[in-house]
Amino acid sequence: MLVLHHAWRSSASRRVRLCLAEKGLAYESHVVDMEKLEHHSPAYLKINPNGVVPALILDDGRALHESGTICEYLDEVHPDPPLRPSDPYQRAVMRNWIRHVDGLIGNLIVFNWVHSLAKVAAQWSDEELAERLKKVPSKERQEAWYRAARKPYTEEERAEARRKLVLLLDRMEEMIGQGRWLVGDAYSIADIAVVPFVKRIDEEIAPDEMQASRHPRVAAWWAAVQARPAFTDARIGPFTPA
Ligand SMILES: N[C@@H](CCC(=O)N[C@@H](CS)C(=O)NCC(=O)O)C(=O)O
Repeated sequence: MLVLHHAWRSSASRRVRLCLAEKGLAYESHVVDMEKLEHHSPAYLKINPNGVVPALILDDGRALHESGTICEYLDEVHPDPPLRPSDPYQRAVMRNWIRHVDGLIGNLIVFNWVHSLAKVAAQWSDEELAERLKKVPSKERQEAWYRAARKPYTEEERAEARRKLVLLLDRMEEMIGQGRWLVGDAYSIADIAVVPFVKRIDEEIAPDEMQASRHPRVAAWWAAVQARPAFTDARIGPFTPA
């Protein structure tokens, strides 16, 4: 059976759960406790050397990381229902879109970590922080953890992150065009890639921008996404406790 190492509120994990749910694939759930930094443990780093969630363990025991790659792999191995356009050009556009969205993750971190990880990290002593930072594989995430622990994002930085995420909605508005989905004429991994971002924009970061008066096509797209049974099955719940 597939084993998914994930966290319920992690954007990248949410993508993979959406993909698994669309395909109706069963999996064993291993929740990684990011507050306890389980994802930086030597055991987890063997599964995902980048020290982030998610990671998928295949039936034969091999591990796969990177949510976009995992979704593409699942679609190749379980092609029904298809989650990639059949046209090679559109597939290439889909991959570029996933890459573009991946590059925006830092802007979500600004809004997401403050709810839990930053609260935990702020309690660490300087020695604990130094020790923990050594275990973070990437410079970029070392910086994110340092910011979480010692240097909260300023209002200017939050505004800039919000601006970049609203630009994502502008870009989606153009891509949807006269159709319904982002790439081609069917729901695909291109849509899945951005669902966790839109969820956070809608619930906290810039809900006004999700109004039909601001981004009409994105608003219709978001209603259609949320109506999919897989959206419920994937448990894309609210990020912050009610
Ligand atoms: N590009 C990666 C990003 C994975 C990622 O950033 N995961 C976040 C949660 S959404 C994480 O593990 N953050 C904890 C950390 O950076 O320490 C993917 O798509 O799988």
